[in-house]
Amino acid sequence: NEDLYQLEKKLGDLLPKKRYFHSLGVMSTAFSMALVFGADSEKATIAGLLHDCAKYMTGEEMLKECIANGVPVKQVEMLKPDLLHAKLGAFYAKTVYNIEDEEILSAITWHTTGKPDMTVLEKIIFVSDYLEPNRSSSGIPNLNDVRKLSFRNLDEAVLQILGDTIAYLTETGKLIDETTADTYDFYKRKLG
Ligand code: DGI
Ligand code: FE
Ligand code: FE
Ligand code: FE
Repeated sequence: NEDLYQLEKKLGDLLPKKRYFHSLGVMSTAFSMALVFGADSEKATIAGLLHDCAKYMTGEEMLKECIANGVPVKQVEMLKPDLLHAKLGAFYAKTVYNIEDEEILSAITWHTTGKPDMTVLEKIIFVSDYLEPNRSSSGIPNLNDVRKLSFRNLDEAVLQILGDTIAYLTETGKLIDETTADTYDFYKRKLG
């Protein structure tokens, strides 16, 4: 796939090496999950590859980039500007990598916090980001359980990831984006 190769080359020139390998891991995990769950595997591939395409600058720089380009910034994102790499990534996917597809751009936008009632593609990127093979199971509690669960029940995997992420943010005293909390509540209610 020649187009994909061009995207990979461009991304590899911009991202730090580790972040680039992570992106390749998310790409192939998302591709496989799309085959399992009946999503568009080409869209999953591109969204997985590009989901962190803004993650090569500091939070301060992301904040400046968002303001300079009219990307709206919420209060929690002023305080935790690293969160901005998701929506700034969608902006770059469109403007730097010429991705027009709204489903791909939305999956990139929501890959960090999730959002209530996600599309299958959005859930696939959210989950693949968390469990791709370069993530180390020593640093992330329940990672092996989530990995086993993910290809059997996507919603359950989303809920488990959100629960573990919120527990981690709470333990470390970090601010929780209301979208992360709303997403958890949505899937908690949905799965009863
Ligand atoms: O960019 P990645 O590291 O591949 O993964 P990501 O975009 O899912 O970001 C993961 C980090 O984001 C992780 O340290 C937890 C953090 N995060 C997720 N939801 C929230 C959050 N951080 C804050 N402050 N608030 C949130 O709601
Ligand atoms: Fe990310
Ligand atoms: Fe994530
Ligand atoms: Fe990521």
